[in-house]
Amino acid sequence: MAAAMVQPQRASLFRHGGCWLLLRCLVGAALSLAHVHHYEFVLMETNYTRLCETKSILTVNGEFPGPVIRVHRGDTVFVNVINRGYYGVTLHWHGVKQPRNPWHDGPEYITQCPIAPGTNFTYEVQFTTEEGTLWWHAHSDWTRVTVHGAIVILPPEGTDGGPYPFTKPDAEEVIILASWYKGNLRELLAEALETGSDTPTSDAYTINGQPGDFSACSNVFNLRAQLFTHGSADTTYKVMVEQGKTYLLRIVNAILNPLRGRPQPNHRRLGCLLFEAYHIELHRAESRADHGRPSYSSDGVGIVDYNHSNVTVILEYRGDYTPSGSPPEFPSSTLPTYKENFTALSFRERIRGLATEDHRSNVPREVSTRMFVLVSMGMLICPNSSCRGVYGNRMASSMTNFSWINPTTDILQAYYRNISGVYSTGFPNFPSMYYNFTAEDLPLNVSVPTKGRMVKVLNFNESVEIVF
Ligand SMILES: [Cu+2]
Repeated sequence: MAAAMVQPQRASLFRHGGCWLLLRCLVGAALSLAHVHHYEFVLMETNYTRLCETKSILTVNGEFPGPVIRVHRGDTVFVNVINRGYYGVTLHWHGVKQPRNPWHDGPEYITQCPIAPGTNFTYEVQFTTEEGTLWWHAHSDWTRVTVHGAIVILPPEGTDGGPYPFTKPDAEEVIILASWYKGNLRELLAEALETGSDTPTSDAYTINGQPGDFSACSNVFNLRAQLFTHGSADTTYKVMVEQGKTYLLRIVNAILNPLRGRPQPNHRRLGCLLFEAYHIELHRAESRADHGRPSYSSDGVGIVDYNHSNVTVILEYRGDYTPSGSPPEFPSSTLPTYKENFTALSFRERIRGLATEDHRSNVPREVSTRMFVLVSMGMLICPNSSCRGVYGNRMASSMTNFSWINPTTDILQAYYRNISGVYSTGFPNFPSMYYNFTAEDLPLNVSVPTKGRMVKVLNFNESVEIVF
């Protein structure tokens, strides 16, 4: 299904007007050709077949993953979100700073209430300093499992050289890693909330929507046969490449819970692997940890269980290359195992910002507020151990031992209109006590969070250091 995307139109500096000095306008136009783009995102239920089973998922315009937003630095995008689904949803523009544009940031109950079914909301997304690869995703419960897509931000148009912080690649490819659950996402989450248990693990990972040829009904080498026998489009994602060319892979990790990676450094088939959000400071690239789940283990209760399956993608050479008749061998002997933390660490350590004069990483040298935030998975006590979390209690994630409860008025509106009773401003800068935060078994007084809506109020433009 085609993405309902309207051609970008030139944001005329003249039309937006106030041109009191012609020369100044001409200079401004030559330096930066900021564009305005319009997208239409229709939220709808769509049938998808994966792992040999068909189910309905919430999508944007029927696509999984959703449409790519493609802009230049400095552009503005209007995304009209039309909700034709059955429940309220918001969208969030992950990593887009949007200074002084908080109403369009999207986290549900923080900057807006859900966009109700049968209604629409137009987001204005302002790209100011960002460049590289970011992503957008739904920001309501688990809706982001299927409602997400990449944001590609090219260097600004019209600047001399329009520079990348590296040699301009010959071509590029968006690679989106995601999770696939066989069950109905709303039912799975509702059950976990009802019983207080940990949330279920996914059944497969996908690359650009495909679970790859280790999954059932996904063997690419029988693809044609399968299309006939199963009538299914379930397969392995394929990237066509040419020998000797350099490709920019824009990798987005949209996997729901685990933050895992099995890098295969120096694989001879991947001559050059360039990383996402390439000069966006590392702390921004790492900001996805806000969706992560802290490690927690207690008496061998497998709380940090996660899906151990592999997902594959095929790079296929164009031209004279003749694919061999047999499937490529999976390099299990050269891949690190799940617990090789040192390999993972040394891989991560090699990821560096590519700061240049055109792509600066301005780290604040002076900090006005320092915070130490404790992110943890605790429990709320259930009478007679009647829940399905640890020790029969209810699992509850928290920040500095405050566990969030959704309000009925969004926090930003309550702040703007001075509505009392929606939130309290006492979120502490530091935990009330220090202990071994990563100990195996923590005493009850630090593992039972307080429920509430604690907010930290900061002044605009403050430099805040947060240690998580
Ligand atoms: Cu996000």
